Amino acid sequence: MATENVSLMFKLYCLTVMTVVAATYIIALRYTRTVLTEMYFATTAVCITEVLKLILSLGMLARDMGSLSGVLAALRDHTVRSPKEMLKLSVPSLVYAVQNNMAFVALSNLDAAVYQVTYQLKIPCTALCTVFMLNRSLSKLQWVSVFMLCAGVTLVQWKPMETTKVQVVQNPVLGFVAIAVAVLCSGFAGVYFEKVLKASDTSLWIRNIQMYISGIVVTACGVYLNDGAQVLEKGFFFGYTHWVWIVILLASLGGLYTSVVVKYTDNIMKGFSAAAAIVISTAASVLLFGLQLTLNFIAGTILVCISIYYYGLPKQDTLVPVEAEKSKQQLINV
Ligand code: NCC
Repeated sequence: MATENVSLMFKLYCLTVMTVVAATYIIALRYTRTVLTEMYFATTAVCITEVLKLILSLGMLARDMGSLSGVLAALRDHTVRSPKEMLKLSVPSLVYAVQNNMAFVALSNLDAAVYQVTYQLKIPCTALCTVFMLNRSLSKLQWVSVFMLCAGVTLVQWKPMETTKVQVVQNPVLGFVAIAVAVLCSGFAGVYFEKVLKASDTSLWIRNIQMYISGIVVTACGVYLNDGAQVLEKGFFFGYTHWVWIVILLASLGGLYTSVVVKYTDNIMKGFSAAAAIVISTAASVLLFGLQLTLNFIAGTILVCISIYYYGLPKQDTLVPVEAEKSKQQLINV
């Protein structure tokens, strides 16, 4: 298994960019789903995002390989000649395709703040998937801190309802169902990708390329099944304004940064760090732009800080894989 060492600064940089992009993405997506009059097809945006992520990952692979022939050889070995690996990566690509489409459904029917708050349920869901799928253990204190973090981020992000004029009919129940599905998908797909990525030396960009190739196929099927007739009539890029392209660009960057964060930390750390970044950025807005400090924010910040402290407390048994524990025991016995 490859263990590349990167500096703490690089990890912090990736986590911060990922969080800022995610926050901007949700607001921009909500804007395009409620304010634009000629509504674009969400399924096509999800599909184009996969295409853009594939192009960007190919660019990163080319940078690492240094030559076109190297890229072509790596592609041949890891795609056409590795059907089993391609099949493995088609699992998270299918689940992410569902999740990414659900984000559009949810944000077409719910306020962005309500969405962000409810979506925090992904933190315990991810922890649960980590325990079951990666065979890791969390202490009781760490479980408490996971739920405390969830409550803390919810409080920090709690905002009054948006004031933007919504020009479409909304169905909140559908919105909440979409969030529930997205939460389950995010936990499962994130941990599955982490498991595959960390189980071998295959590079992150190769794993991403494998996932995005099947992602394009799956999301193209989504376009056909959901909007096929309408897309044929109006065109694939119907309703695409520069805002829609911004959403696609943010979704692509966010996805790639997510993959880098998962590579150098893990999915639970991703949740904790994103929470810390949210608190820090809100605190910075208070200091720099005179944003009003609310009681919710103060209470939420305290909860987030305590949860981070508690999560990191029992250093010895923090996220130690069961196998690693067994082999440690064997070493002691020898
Ligand atoms: O929900 P979340 O992530 O877990 O979703 C992960 C997103 O990253 C893409 N991905 C994942 C792995 C990989 N190797 N390549 C990828 O492109 C998936 O396709 C999926 O879109 C979070 O932890 O809160 C986070 O949230 C998303 C996004 O805000 C929500 O999913 C919106 O519903 C962020 N994505 C963006 O900002 C575009 C992500 O950065 C962080």
